Order: sequence, then C-alpha cells, then structure tokens
Amino acid sequence: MKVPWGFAAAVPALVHAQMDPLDHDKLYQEGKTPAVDKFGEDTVPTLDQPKPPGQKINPSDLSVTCSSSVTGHGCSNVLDPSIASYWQNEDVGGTQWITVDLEKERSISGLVMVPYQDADAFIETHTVEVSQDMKTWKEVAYGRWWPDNSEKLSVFQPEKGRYLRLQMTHSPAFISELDVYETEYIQPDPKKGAWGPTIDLPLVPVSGAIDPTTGNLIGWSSWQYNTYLQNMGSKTQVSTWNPYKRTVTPREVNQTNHDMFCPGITFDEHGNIVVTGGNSARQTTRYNTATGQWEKRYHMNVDRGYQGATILSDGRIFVIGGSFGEVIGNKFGEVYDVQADRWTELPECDVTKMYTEDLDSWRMDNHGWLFGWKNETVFQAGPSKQMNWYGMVGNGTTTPAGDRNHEEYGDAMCGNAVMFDGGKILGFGGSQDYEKSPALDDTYIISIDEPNTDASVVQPAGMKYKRTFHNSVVLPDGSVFVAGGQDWGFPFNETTFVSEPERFVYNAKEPAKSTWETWLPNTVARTYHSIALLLQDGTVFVGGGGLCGNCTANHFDGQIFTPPSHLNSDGSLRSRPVIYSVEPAEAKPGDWIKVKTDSRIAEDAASIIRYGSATHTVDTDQRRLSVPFKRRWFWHGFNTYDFQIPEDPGVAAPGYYMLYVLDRYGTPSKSVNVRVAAV
Ligand SMILES: *[C@@H]1O[C@H](CO)[C@@H](O)[C@H](O)[C@H]1NC(C)=O
Ligand SMILES: *[C@@H]1O[C@H](CO)[C@@H](O)[C@H](O)[C@H]1NC(C)=O
Ligand SMILES: *[C@@H]1O[C@H](CO)[C@@H](O)[C@H](O)[C@H]1NC(C)=O
Ligand SMILES: *[C@@H]1O[C@H](CO)[C@@H](O)[C@H](O)[C@H]1NC(C)=O
Ligand SMILES: *[C@@H]1O[C@H](CO)[C@@H](O)[C@H](O)[C@H]1NC(C)=O
Ligand SMILES: [Cu+2]
Repeated sequence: MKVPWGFAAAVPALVHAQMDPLDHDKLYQEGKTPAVDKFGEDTVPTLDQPKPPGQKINPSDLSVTCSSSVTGHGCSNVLDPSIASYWQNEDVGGTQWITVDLEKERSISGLVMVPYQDADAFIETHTVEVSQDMKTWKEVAYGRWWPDNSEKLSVFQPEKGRYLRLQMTHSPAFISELDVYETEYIQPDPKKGAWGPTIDLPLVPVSGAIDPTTGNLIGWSSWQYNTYLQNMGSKTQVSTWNPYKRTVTPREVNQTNHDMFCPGITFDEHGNIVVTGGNSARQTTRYNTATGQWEKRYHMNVDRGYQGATILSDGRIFVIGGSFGEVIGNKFGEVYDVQADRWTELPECDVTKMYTEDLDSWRMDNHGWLFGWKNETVFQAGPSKQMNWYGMVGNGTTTPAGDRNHEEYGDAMCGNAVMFDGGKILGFGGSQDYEKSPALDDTYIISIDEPNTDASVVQPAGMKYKRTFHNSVVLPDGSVFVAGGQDWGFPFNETTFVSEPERFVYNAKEPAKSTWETWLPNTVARTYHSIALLLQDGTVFVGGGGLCGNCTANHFDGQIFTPPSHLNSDGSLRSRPVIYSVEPAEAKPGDWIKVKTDSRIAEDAASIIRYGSATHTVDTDQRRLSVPFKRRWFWHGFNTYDFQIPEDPGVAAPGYYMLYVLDRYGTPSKSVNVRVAAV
C-alpha cells in the first residue's frame, strides 16, 4: 500500500475541483459524517473504530434508568432496536446520567453510543463508570467526543460490575442507542502494573507532547480529526488533555497554515514545541507554552515529512531526512536557530549515509533516531544499521559511527530508540521495510561518549514479542516500558497487534545479560499512528492509532498505564516519596541544585527525564540522566540533598526535565521540573 501521503497537499485545488458533491471524501473534508435521515434503518455513520472487544450484550438483557427525560422520550428508548426512537433528557443544566443495569455481574469492555441522528446538540464531555451496587462507582473512562452524529465509543480495560453509568454535562442530550460490550476479564496483577482510565479524545492523537509548564498532553491529528487524506486546509486539529483538572479541550489551529501531520517534533530550550514539516512540508510552527499560542515561524529550506529532529547542545535544532509522498531524496541536514528564527542548510550532513535498504525508496531516510550530543554534534543510532555522527561546522560534517549489527540488512525502520541514561541508548524492534515486513525483536544497547568515534554495541536477548509501530518511554528507575506494536508491519491493519507490554531492565554489570519482562496486557490495539508519553506523575499515556478515515483502525482515545512501582500488592496506590522543593528550578549543566524531600532517597535513585514528544514511533526528546547527589541534612521527614546536573551541555541537552527520586522500595516520587538552560 503505497499511500501518497503528501500528494494532496501539493494539489489541493485540483482535488477540490474534481469533487462530486455527494462524495464520501467531501464529507470528510467538511468534518462531517453523512448526516442523512436514516429513520427505520439500522445503520448510522461510524467513525470507523473497532468495536469494543468481546460481544455486545443483548439489549433485552438490560434495563436503564436516567436522571430525567422528556415525555415520550424515555431512556428505555436507547435499548430498543430502532434508531428513530431516542432518549432526551430535560434541559435543566448540570450533569445528566443514564445507568444501564446488566442484571448480573459482567466483565465490561466498553460502550457504543449512537446519537439521535436529527439532533443538533451532541454529547461531548462525559464520564463512564462501573459499579457492583450503585453506591461505589469506579471511573473507567472520561473525556470528550467529537460533536457529530456518528456513533461514539468508550473502550476500557475490562471491569467487573453490574451497572454502567454514562454521565454528561450537555443537556438537552439525545441518545438513540446505547450498547454495552463484555469480554474476557484480564485478571489484575499489581506486580505487572494497571491500565486505566481511558481518556476519550475528539481526535486520533497521532502526535503529542507534554507541556512542561502545565503537565497537559497536547495531542494532534491532521487537518481533520479522523483522517489525514485529502489535505485541503493547511490546519491542524489539536486537543489538550489536562490530567489534573481532567478536562479535554479541542482546538483548531489554522493561523499557522500548517497541517502538522507526520512532522518532526522537538522541544526547544524554553519548553516550546517546535513542529516542522509533514503534510505542510516546509512549515515551522512553535507552540509557545508560556502563552498557549501556536506561532508561525520561518519555513525550512527543504520539504520534509517523517524527518528526524533533535535539539543540540547549544539550543539549536537539527533536522535530517524526511522524504514524503512525492518529494523524494536529497534531504540533507539543516539547522534552526530558534532565537534568530533562521534555518541554515548543511549539505555536507549526508543523508545517504543513514539510508535504510527499504523496498520503497522514499522510505529510506524516514524517522531518524537522532540524539543531540557533546560539542554540537548529533548521534544517529538508526533506523539504518549504519550509525553516524553529524556535525554543524561549515556546511556540516558526517562521520560513520560503526554498524549497529552485522547482518546483511539489519535496518530497524519504525523501531524505537530511547536514551535511558547518559550516553546509553536502547534500540529495539522495527522492521527491515517500513511496511509489509515482518517485525523484529532485536535489542541493542548502544553506548556513546566522544563524538566522531565508533559507538559500542551490545546485543542482549530480544523482546518476547516482535514489534513494529510500537512506542516506549523510559521510567524513573531507568527501565524502558514498551507498549503496542504489531508483528507484521502493515499500516491500519491491526490483526497482529501485541497486547502485552514489556519492560527492559538494564544490567549495568553485564549489559549482555539485560532482560525483558512482560507486564499486564490491555485490550486496545496501539499500532500505526499511536504514541506513548511519560506524564509528570510517572504514569504513562498510551494512545491513538489510525487516523485513516474510513478504515477500521481509528482510536480516538488513550489509556493510562500505572507501573507496578506505584502499586501495593493489593492494587492500591503506594504512598510515594515527596519532593518538597528544587532550588533553583533553572540550572546550567554542571550546576548543583538543592532538593528537599520527605523521605530518604535510595542510592543511585535520582534522575532527570527530559520531556517527551512523540509521533510515528519517534521520540527524540526524551532522555533520562542519572544525577549524582550528596545528602546534606536530614531530620524526621525533612531531607536536603545536593544534586548535580551532568556537566556536558550535550549530555544535559537544554530544555525542561522531570526530576524524580525513588525511595528504598523503588517507589518513584511525582516529578518536579528542572529547566536546563543552553550555555
Ligand atoms: C480557524 O479556527 C477557529 C477556531 O480556532 C475557527 O473559529 C475559525 O472558523 C477557523 N477559520 C478558518 C478559516 O477555518
Ligand atoms: C568541538 O568540535 C570542533 C569542530 O569539530 C573542534 O574543533 C573542537 O576541538 C571540538 N571541541 C572539543 C572539546 O572536542
Ligand atoms: C559550503 O558550500 C558552498 C557551496 O558548495 C561553498 O561555496 C562554500 O565554500 C562551502 N563552505 C564551507 C565553509 O565549506
Ligand atoms: C491484515 O493482516 C492480516 C495478517 O497479516 C492478513 O491476513 C489480512 O489479509 C490483512 N487484511 C487486509 C485487509 O489486508
Ligand atoms: C474511503 O475513502 C477513500 C479515500 O478517501 C475513498 O476512495 C473510498 O471510496 C472510501 N470508501 C468508502 C467505502 O467509503
Ligand atoms: Cu504517517
């Protein structure tokens, strides 16, 4: 499937002219699903999401109650087979609810809600809860649906209960049908972490980053919330999830003239998100986290999508690669001076040295594994088996850094690469060809030190599962969590998705004996176009997948994974060490900072993790650095430590970091921000 990803961007007017007014595509362009009167028919527009796992519970086995209803439109209408009948609540403001009684305890996996097709008001903000007794409710999902008449889903980790309650803040609210699904229960196992709740989003989050100043997840799709095809608008649908206020806020960003689908993403030294290329192949946009504004910046010299991007030790941003659609080859490096808003070409940063041997020539330079490093260099660890150093001097420099492995091909396109400690990179998974290619379980521990010297590579045992299109985050203890992916690289075909996450545990004494272990499975496929990001509290957001319009792989949501280090053996949350303060909260490489905590920090158990940004398996921003510390003073419940930021500005790359400490049980604190300034 060679999809012409960038094609439509080049000729929007032409595509538009050819449009039949009743064409399905046109409806997508206008952000609508077909809004026709389907009274009596048993079909409604769908958002082409896989139904919740398991089976639909027979509606005749269910009964419902609700907060209020208008005469003639009682809530039992949501259970009859006709979509012409509907529940309408009273327009009284406040929260409205509808509760489904399942008659017995079941293992519930999700719901499908069909809005009343002729309504002009739609349920957006909602929560989904499950209960055994109608007294204690457990929230399994919350968030916001896109406001249109297509069917809406909430899919969550199977939860046992007899009652399911959907609450909404919109009134009047209209629901034609409400289906509940049940599936096999996944036995909780706190030693393997926990999944939930689900965050329902009004778009497929194909790209995302955590705003360091608020902790919000800024997620975006493309010019539309459900498809990237037929780019007509040079705009982007964005949604902001606030994990503290538990709100989801949609936003259309159109003033930057940038469809930020398939971009390169990098945080600058001030925690702003710099987004380059993609569907709008030259644009540069900056999300200013201080003002909350999306700002148009000067465009690149070269058209790109799927390029690698990384911050440099001096705060500049380097990009390379990014053939996309019809615009193939010659994607040498260029560097962006953020302050001056100026791009400079680096023709001697030779992209051909990082080409993979892909079946599709335009994929050869995609998704570079780039790590800004010492002395304004960039280490490129993959996905090509050849590794390279790129330098910024003059017209740029390219220096081979050795091969990651010695097999004939051995590329790892759409694999992951994570710097889990200073100069230690874990590379794993991916496949030889971008698509239609078997996934790999290969794991590499790549160590770098001085620029322009060969990296050393150790290959420990592989993952239990072969994966491509997976995502990963480094956790505060330095282990690497990986979720999702599939064992045959086939965009938008989730048949072979991997449900069991794994985590990598580094063996510092004998790296070749480092291990993978499996964690708790989930039920939602997270494959092509999915993301994972570490949140400020040490949990992980794993979301998205799809954005393929009328395919069957759209996932308008994300789930929270809580690592086992947060959980007691009965599944309750452990009490966690508390960081009272970090001073100063802004430092330079090599600076000492004072950290006050309530409990004693375990030896070697403090780290800073740079804020992540993710799309298409690439997250070049996150890097975890162990920080040495000295205990200065302690008293019951008060401990003061001196922490040292790594001395080299290429190691302590500029930007915002989450500072974490662990107690002697390995329980991580919530993080506190430290900004490392460029020198
Ligand atoms: C741009 O987006 C805003 C919402 O942020 C919307 O109100 C406006 O209509 C959009 N303009 C265009 C030209 O699409
Ligand atoms: C940094 O790189 C420049 C340019 O290659 C080189 O001249 C200089 O010696 C390097 N500095 C260090 C400390 O390695
Ligand atoms: C960079 O390349 C240009 C064009 O090839 C050349 O004129 C120039 O001298 C080069 N600059 C350096 C510093 O090598
Ligand atoms: C999806 O992938 C599976 C497994 O590789 C394959 O059998 C199936 O034909 C694919 N489906 C489509 C629609 O291509
Ligand atoms: C799905 O969308 C594609 C591209 O937008 C279009 O060519 C195709 O006809 C659509 N299929 C259906 C069943 O609507
Ligand atoms: Cu893509």
